[in-house]
Amino acid sequence: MARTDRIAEPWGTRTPYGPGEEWPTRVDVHLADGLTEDDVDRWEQSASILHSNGDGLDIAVKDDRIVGVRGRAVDRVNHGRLGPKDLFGWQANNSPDRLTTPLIRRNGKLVETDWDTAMDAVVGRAKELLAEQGPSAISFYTTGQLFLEEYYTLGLIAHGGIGTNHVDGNTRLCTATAAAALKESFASDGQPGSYTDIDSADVIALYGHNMAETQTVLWTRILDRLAGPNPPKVICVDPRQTPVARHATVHLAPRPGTNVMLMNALLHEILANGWIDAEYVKAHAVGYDELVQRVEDYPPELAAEICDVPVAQIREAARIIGTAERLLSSALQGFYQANQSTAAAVQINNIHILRGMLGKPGCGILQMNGQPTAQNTRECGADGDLPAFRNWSNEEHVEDLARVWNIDPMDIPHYSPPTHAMQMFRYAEEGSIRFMWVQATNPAVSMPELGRMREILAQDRLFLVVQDIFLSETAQLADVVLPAATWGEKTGTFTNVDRTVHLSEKAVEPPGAAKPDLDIFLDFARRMGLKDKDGRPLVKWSTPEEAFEGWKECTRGRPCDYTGLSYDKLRGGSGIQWLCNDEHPDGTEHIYVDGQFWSAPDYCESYGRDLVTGAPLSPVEYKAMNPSGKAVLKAAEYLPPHEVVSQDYPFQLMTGRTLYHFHTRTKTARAPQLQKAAPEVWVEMSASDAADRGFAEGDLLEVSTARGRVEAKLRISGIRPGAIFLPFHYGYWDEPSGHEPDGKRGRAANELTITDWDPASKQPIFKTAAAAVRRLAKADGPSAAPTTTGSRPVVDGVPPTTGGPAAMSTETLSTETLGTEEIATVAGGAR
Ligand SMILES: Nc1nc2c(c(=O)[nH]1)N[C@H]1C(S)=C(S)[C@@H](COP(=O)(O)OP(=O)(O)OC[C@H]3O[C@@H](n4cnc5c(=O)[nH]c(N)nc54)[C@H](O)[C@@H]3O)O[C@H]1N2
Ligand SMILES: Nc1nc2c(c(=O)[nH]1)N[C@H]1C(S)=C(S)[C@@H](COP(=O)(O)OP(=O)(O)OC[C@H]3O[C@@H](n4cnc5c(=O)[nH]c(N)nc54)[C@H](O)[C@@H]3O)O[C@H]1N2
Ligand SMILES: [Mo]
Repeated sequence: MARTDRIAEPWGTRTPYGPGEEWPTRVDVHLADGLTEDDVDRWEQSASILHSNGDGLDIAVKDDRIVGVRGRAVDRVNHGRLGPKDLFGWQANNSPDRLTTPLIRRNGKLVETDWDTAMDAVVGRAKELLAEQGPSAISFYTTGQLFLEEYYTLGLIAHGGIGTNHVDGNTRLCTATAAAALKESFASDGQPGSYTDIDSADVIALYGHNMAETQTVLWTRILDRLAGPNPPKVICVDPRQTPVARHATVHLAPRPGTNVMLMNALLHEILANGWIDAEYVKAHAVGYDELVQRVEDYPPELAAEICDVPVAQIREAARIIGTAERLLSSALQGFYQANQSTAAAVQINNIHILRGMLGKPGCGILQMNGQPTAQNTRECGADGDLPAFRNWSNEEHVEDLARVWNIDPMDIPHYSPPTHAMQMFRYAEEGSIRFMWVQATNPAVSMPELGRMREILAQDRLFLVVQDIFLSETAQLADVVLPAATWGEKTGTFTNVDRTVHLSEKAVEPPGAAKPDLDIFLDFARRMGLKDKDGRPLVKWSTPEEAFEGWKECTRGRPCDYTGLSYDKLRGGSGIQWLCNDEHPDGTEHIYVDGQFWSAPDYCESYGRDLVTGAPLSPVEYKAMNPSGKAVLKAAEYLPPHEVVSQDYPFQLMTGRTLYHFHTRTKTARAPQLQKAAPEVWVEMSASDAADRGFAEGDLLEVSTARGRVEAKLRISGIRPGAIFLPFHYGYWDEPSGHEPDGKRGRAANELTITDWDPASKQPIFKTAAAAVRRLAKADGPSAAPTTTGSRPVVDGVPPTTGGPAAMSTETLSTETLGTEEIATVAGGAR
């Protein structure tokens, strides 16, 4: 057993392994100061929530309080490992800042109230607006951080009960492109890949995905392969020198916003060299000729110029990808939050279809999710889509859903595409949406163009309900605040990126009068008097497990078939990958085996869209293009970023994450180890750009765009010249308990970002804005950016990021290397 500072060493100790071998076990534990595992009263099964990886863990409980976490050795996802946010983030649950009672606005101020008063206000306003204007006045802006049971219930209430088309999640900012890219290529959502593909892949390509910081345990799996015999080659596409880039065989650092150009050049090379599986393509794909024709115009020389990447590097990357025997690819926000996001992500799918690298070990695509339960937002229809990957433009699918819900098909809005979040906020701005219920998301910090956002959310004519666990920046603008119970305080299931479903048990009581999100929805449905067509209650369950059983019926026969799962089956062992039914009782590691897809016209979730205009294809157009349900090779022309640099705004501004914080920091700023590792905002710039302007590490800079300004200290990092980077985690408050509601300090990256989105997925563009930079003050020391991550300094004299005694955590390695005492520990981890 080793004790490790997991702030200084986020990925912990290496356990090398070779291709085709089992990833060794390493059980990570962190407990509150001074406690050992013997002090713990009980362990409750759960999984991690501050990213999408779905690492199995047990919650330690002592005296009815959460006192720590331990990775689950038996879980297929993490084999016992945990990342820094998992090890330390649970402390936020115990924060004295938690909301413990509903709040209501009286004379301009939020004051404490009881549940009856708060819910009467919510239901009263909803009924008034329904009578006055109808369902189009009502909107729900949800999240990727609730549980499956909660989304399914919300989807039923919103679509089947209220009958509004205005339902979306912050998943629009997060995984909309993942879903859109899968729908374009395979006509259905659902991840083709499995994390076990890392165990046998010989090439792993990461596109705009800083996995080392954002899915730390998944990256640990790759690090362990890299440390073992016959390691895989790694391709990294990222304008910054991230930890992924530092481990890459080839690191392509393109100009932000040029992903489609680069992808087309890679495809050009792959096709020109015949590195394709012609038989597979002929048997299982449509669209080949158009793709060949399209990428002919994109030789590597052209991409080298537009992307500003050496041509030899593009050729080398294409050769490695083109000659891989088992290729695993992943993509995330560097691809998804750029312009042309769907077009870029689809080209990754194209590579796999062309090379026949789907549905077998080592050959996966991970169109990644970010949030822990974003997959369920999509599956359950809380993002506007219909539940269980039903097709909103297929009448039969709508009828089938109406059958499951026992309502009239006409009561389910499907007259036009679901309203996406960016449009919902536009409608609120224009005044047609007058009721917005925000759950578990903080748009006053996470949406683009915050000046505009604050104006929309603060309008008198908009009735704003915010359901959160803290008084977030958004909650401060609400008419009613509903205090929620969270992870560890409520029961539910959720599904990670590789379709693994985990059960998360209630470990402790929520603080004060806080209630599980599910109970809040159920209460709303009851008070609204929502009924099915026989006059019985529309929502037929009152517990999470009953909701799960309801969901199972909704998925029967659909791609995401959950009918073989149950709470009991998920208890005690590992998470299980859907599709799980009678035919596949142990779950499904690989979908799309033998070129079988879910894309038949009568079964598919989506007919696809035009990648440039975003217009949905009609059923007739789709049938003509893909009559027998094959994979779709979809070509795209390159279009330059919408906002280009100018003399006034010479830099390309990217925004994103650091390893130690989660989003708007409502949780991670309340975990002392994490907050200390990245205490304040910084801005990254290359050494050459800094030298040109005479800037030094730690100088206080003003970063501005046409939308606003932010102050941040300079970190001179390995970012490409011409680009700068701001983490988007820092909202308006300085300290966990000291809110600064006026927001005038200017440190939230989204003060600067633009209201603009990809035409197909509607995901906003957070990664390319034209920005100016000037110095406000000379340095009085280095910036506080972490040194272990993408913000690693390229100048000397910056003290390394460490966690000290408070960050020490235990690691217990695999049985082979252990004595009996440690084997007992591992077995304990397996329960
Ligand atoms: N530590 C931590 N982990 C998290 C989260 C968190 O907040 N903190 N959030 C979770 C969530 S919800 C999400 S969505 C994921 C996000 O996970 P990631 O997508 O990995 O994180 P980002 O930092 O948003 O962006 C990834 C990279 O995109 C690069 N990039 C920017 N512009 C471009 C471009 O034009 N082209 C290319 N190729 N790359 C570009 C940036 O340099 C950055 O390194 O992380 C999840 N995990
Ligand atoms: N500039 C820029 N902006 C971005 C991004 C970027 O890369 N750059 N990334 C985008 C992406 S990918 C994402 S996912 C979003 C994330 O943006 P947000 O969703 O706004 O960020 P969070 O801080 O995760 O907000 C979640 C809220 O839910 C609350 N909460 C936590 N658990 C529970 C619960 O169980 N119940 C309830 N009711 N509330 C709970 C938290 O206290 C918090 O206020 O940001 C997006 N915005
Ligand atoms: Mo996200």
